[in-house]
Amino acid sequence: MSKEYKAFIFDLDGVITDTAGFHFLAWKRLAEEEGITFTRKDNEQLRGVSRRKSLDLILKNREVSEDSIEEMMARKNRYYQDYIDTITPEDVLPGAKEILDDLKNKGYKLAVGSASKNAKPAIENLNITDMFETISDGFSVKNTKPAPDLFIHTAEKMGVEPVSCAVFEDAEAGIEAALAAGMTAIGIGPEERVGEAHYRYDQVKDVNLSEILSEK
Ligand code: B16
Ligand code: MG
Repeated sequence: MSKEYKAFIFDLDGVITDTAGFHFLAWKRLAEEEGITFTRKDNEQLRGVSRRKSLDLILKNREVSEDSIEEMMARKNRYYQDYIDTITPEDVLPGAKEILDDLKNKGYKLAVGSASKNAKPAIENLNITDMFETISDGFSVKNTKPAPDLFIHTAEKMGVEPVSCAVFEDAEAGIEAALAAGMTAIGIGPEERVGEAHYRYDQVKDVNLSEILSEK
């Protein structure tokens, strides 16, 4: 691939920190209260997916009123926020801080592009807010991943062309969104999940920045 990067966009959950476990516990508690079985395997489907779409996937074809849906989303979020409150700087995933520091020192712009409406408090608790030019979250755009809107919005806020951006993502929906935005996609996770990305590493600590930056 031949390109000159100007900015790097980081997904939050699964890339900078692992809040997927907290989402799982919060959805599991809600599902159990509603008499629905919910396993870690079911939770994999929800990676990078918005709160509303996640609930639709959990409820499957159950008939539920719009008011009940709103109430359940609020209840799940209360459970999730209790976990978010426990996040500390120790919860940055191994290797993530090093990548952020390295790219920042090299002069690239950095941003967060997360589907989560809780991204800002989580990043505050990780104590890395100052690293980012901009933080786009679940409030930033209407169409969530896999639509490219969130990443396009993030590039616009940084004043950078999408083609000069690369996105770190752990979700299939996020890789799809990055590719649809015309950005370089760097997948974190197994082939079957993020195999469509331009680069793929099993974990954040395996990311080889020289490989990505040298292919200009
Ligand atoms: P909230 P990301 C995503 O974050 C999570 O991966 C996904 O599981 C969650 O449902 C979504 O945020 C919405 O989160 O309920 O906090 O608004 O991976 O895009 O950083
Ligand atoms: Mg993610």
